[in-house]
Amino acid sequence: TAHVRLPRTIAPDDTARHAFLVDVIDGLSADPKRIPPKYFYDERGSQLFEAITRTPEYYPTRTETGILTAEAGAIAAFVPKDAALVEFGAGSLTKVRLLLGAAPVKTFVPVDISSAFLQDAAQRLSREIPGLRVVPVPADFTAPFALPAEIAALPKVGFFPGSTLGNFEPHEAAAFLRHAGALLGPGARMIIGVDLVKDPDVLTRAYNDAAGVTAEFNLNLLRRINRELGGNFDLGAFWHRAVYNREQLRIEMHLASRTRQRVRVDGRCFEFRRGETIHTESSYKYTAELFRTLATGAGWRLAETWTDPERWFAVHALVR
Ligand code: AVJ
Repeated sequence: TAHVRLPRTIAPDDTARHAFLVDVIDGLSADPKRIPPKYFYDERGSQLFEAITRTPEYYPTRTETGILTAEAGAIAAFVPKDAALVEFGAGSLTKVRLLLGAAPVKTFVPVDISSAFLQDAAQRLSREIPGLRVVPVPADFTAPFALPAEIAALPKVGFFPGSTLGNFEPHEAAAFLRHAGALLGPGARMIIGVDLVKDPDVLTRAYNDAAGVTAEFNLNLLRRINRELGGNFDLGAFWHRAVYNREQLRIEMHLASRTRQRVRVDGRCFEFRRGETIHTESSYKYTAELFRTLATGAGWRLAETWTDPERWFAVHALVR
């Protein structure tokens, strides 16, 4: 009998699952073990992150929001008339509302990997601000992507809040800034929120909240691997560890194995020594001077920096 080969289109979900699987297999095969932090953000992970931002210890979100509110006028003055604002990793769009309320933005281009969430948030925003054109781009901003043709002629301003830049290794952060500059084009500007170097106790507390929300957020990565990649991680056999690395100026989050154990993911087996960790996130902190050096090396000029009275967080304005 004849076999009929049906054409099979690869659904975006399959592609995303495959990328996740490859990164997890690669990372668990490496020594030391690691998994990229972008995989924290499934639905539950995104909710847990929102919950982290409401803990008393996690100062970055409320400090940055305070700066964006207090300096709205000065930041708005940095945005050219009729500009297109491109937000990298837009998420829930709460911070950009502070900017859109004050700046003469005509077109808003939120770029985010989670397309369902993005469409929803974009629709709500365009209903809220009449006259604002919202053009969502569903894309992973850590990989190359194109801007919509309709904003080609407009002056462009990038927006990258939340110290997400801190999740990149410094060489990746430089590459990201360089690529963002090329994408936004000559004369582009960029508004970028970056966490500052500070008292290690304040930093350590921010990633070890007393209610254990950050621990839950970290461990949720294993739950996601179990569900989406057929893993058999025992969540009770790992613990959350967040430490400040003073040489590298970064908070490191790890998941540490309580015992010597074996874990399976998608049919493959991984061994853990007692105490061995999976490095799940680095959150780099930058002094204003270190950030200037980084941005300058990536083809930008640092035009202005806004900060809070305690100098815990910085919002920088860059010009190409
Ligand atoms: C969203 C990447 C900025 O590094 O502070 C919060 C993520 N991780 N608590 C950060 C996070 C643990 C957060 N960023």
